[in-house]
Amino acid sequence: MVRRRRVAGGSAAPARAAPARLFWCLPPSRPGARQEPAISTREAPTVPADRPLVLVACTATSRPGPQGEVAQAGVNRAYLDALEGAGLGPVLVPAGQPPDGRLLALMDGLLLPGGVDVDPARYGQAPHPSTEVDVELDRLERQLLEPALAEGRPVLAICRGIQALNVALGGTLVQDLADLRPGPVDHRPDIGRRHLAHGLRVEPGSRLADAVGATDLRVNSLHHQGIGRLAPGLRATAWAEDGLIEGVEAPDQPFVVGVQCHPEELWRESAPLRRLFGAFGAAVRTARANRAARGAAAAGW
Ligand SMILES: [Mn+2]
Repeated sequence: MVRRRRVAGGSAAPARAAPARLFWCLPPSRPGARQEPAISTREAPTVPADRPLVLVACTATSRPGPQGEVAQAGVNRAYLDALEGAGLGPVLVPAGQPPDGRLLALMDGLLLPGGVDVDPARYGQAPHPSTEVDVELDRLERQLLEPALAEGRPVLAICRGIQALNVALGGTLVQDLADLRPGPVDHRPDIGRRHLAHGLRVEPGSRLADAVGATDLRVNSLHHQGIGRLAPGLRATAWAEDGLIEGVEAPDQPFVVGVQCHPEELWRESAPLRRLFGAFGAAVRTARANRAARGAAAAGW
């Protein structure tokens, strides 16, 4: 597990994170800055032109180097592999600068991945002692989520992502499940990222149930926070055995789906969770086709 960094309050602890592998990254432009490609054209991995692009909110990290800490930006490779597996092209968007319009115009879909906690100030609570935040990631996710929702782009929100989605739409979180909502389910057993920690009851007829093709699953669980009050714009679609909401969707959107578990760790061995990425991929391709058709109509074709 990545060592958590406390950003709020200026008490930054020395960060020690697993080396992040950048996959394909378009840096946001800075006004007045000379635009340099992140990697040379010759070295750049080619992304097939027909591959829809999914923006991935990406956290600032660092790792120790011989001359001290080296700032990096990254996300767990498992998310990128899962998106690629679904025929999608991930584009990493690092926290720290606002994404510019060109980048947002590329967005066929959005992935909000796991990570540290959402700043509880965003839902009107003082921080619990175990809460660790990254305010720049909070900001970036809003800057990506707002245009995605405004334009009906598909969104897949995983772990921290489902929590960020719930808070962005007006909901709250339980900041420490073990402390504030103790019960029969251990949501962070810390015995492996693919360990099937608890069951999941999925609402029949929900987008999640349609996607995974099941209403009863076993899932991994790597979180210490969870959804408290559900946001008005969301409906619950899955629950752990202790009643914790672990799946949501936005009924007024083409495809906005959140899960508290980590399907990106399990998609190779779990057909239902593989189908979740497949359904996201299908939704992203449909959204892009619709957008292209609207563009063609606007151009008078
Ligand atoms: Mn759980």
